Amino acid sequence: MARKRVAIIGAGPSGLAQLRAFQSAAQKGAEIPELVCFEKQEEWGGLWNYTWRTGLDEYGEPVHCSMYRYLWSNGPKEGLEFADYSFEEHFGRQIASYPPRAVLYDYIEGRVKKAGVRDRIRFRTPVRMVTFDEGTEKFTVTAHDLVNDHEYSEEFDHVVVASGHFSTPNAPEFPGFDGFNGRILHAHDFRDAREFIGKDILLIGSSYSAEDIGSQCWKYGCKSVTTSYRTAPMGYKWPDNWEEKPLLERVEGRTAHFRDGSSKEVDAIILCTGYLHHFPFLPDDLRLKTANRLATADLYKGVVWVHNPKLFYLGMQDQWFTFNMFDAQAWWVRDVIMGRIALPDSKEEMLADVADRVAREDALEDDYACITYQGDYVKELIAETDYPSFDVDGACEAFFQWKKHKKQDIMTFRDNAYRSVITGTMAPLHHTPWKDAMDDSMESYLRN
Ligand code: FAD
Ligand code: NA7
Repeated sequence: MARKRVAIIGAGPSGLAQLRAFQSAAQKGAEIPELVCFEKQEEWGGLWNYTWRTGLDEYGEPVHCSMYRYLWSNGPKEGLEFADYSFEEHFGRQIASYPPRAVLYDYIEGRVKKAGVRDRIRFRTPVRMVTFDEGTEKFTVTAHDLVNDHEYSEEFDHVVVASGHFSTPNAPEFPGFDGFNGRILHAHDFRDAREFIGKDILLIGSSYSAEDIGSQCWKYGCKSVTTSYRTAPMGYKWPDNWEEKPLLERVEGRTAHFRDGSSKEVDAIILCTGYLHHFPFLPDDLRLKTANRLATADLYKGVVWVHNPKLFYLGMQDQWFTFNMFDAQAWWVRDVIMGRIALPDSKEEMLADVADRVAREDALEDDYACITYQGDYVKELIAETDYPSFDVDGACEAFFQWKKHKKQDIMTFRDNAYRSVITGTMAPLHHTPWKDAMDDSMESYLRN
């Protein structure tokens, strides 16, 4: 029988987890399917592959990167460590708990270099369309080789969508934007906080992007930060030049007017209003439509497209857990594809699983419960595969500590250290407090 062919769309942490999952089975002697990973960027790493570019790239493709200079991990690395490749294995020693982007990129890359999976990836090759033929039960994937400007199609037995969901901006408009005398941008296009030195900036949104981009701009010397919330303020103890206001109502010239009747002169507005699940390469019957939440719509076990269980999605959940959750998903999907895990016979059973996950998430009362919920999901998946078991409760505990440290002081939480749940080693404290560490290079971070 011909070997199955599997298409993986995206070589970010999720797609790379899928490649590593199959390679790990092959290493143990299993015969694995033929894998083709399509990646539109010229390097792997997904969002962690930083570029100065914004808008369209040199081929006219939308730039994927939403990360920025000086980005440090916004959660402790002890919550995301790969169970099959520890930080100590990669760096030769334990490192501090909130690595900058370049350090995490190096870590992500280290595992897949070791696994030797790069030759499965077709770089600079965005997928343009995926269709499914009910007769042959095969997918046709149409991709564009940008370097040779050549579009082609190939058939696959399975498709794994790992294209991420924090890249296409959700960009609402507010009255007066078209007359605003300053710069308006979405967080996706934010790159260097030094652009805003000495400026009064307004950030719309009250989640991670607002918190972290505001903190970056504060650290590098903006004049003031105003964040504007729709539902609830973030409520941290902010520095003196940072205030939280209700939602923006309109702008006139450079004046921003808020729902409580107050106003403020601002130089720039950054929309930290989140991202869209956006799959322009998928037809209606294969396209995931979901809110950014822990229990996604229409995905059995969070990964199987219930309307066509030969199609899988990785990493589509809102994320407390990241790299280790993508691993848990990738190992599980691998085992479905390899016939080691059987799916329910009926769509109804799979939909019931989704409904149960949604109901359980809806009943969660606070962030602590959400962390435990996602930790339980990771446990559930890894119990069913040979992914190395690890202390998921310990990882949850690192997140709980992180939440408390943020509450104590939002500008010093990154100065704390936690214990690895993979090697049991305590992380060292970083040599410089985050607010004074202006150089985010790997050399600087790893200096003792
Ligand atoms: P992505 O990293 O988005 O990778 C998707 C890949 O698919 C990309 O390489 C893209 O080029 C490719 N692709 C997309 N469309 C196509 C197509 N049509 N054809 C071919 N290839 C395609 N997580 C943490 O753990 N810690 C953090 O500190 C952290 N900070 C973050 C900060 C920001 C600003 C953002 C936006 C996210 C952050 N995250 C963080 C979460 C992040 O989502 C995950 O860490 C991780 O990058 C998700 O991996 P992924 O592979 O699912 O998606
Ligand atoms: P999130 O976490 O999805 O948050 C989006 C925020 O934007 C949230 O506060 C929303 O408010 C707000 N929002 C969304 N639409 C609007 C409109 N129309 N008006 C006002 N406010 C709005 O996205 P982030 O970019 O912060 O984080 C994404 C990832 O990047 C995250 O995983 C991090 O790791 C980095 P709401 O509370 O819904 O009222």
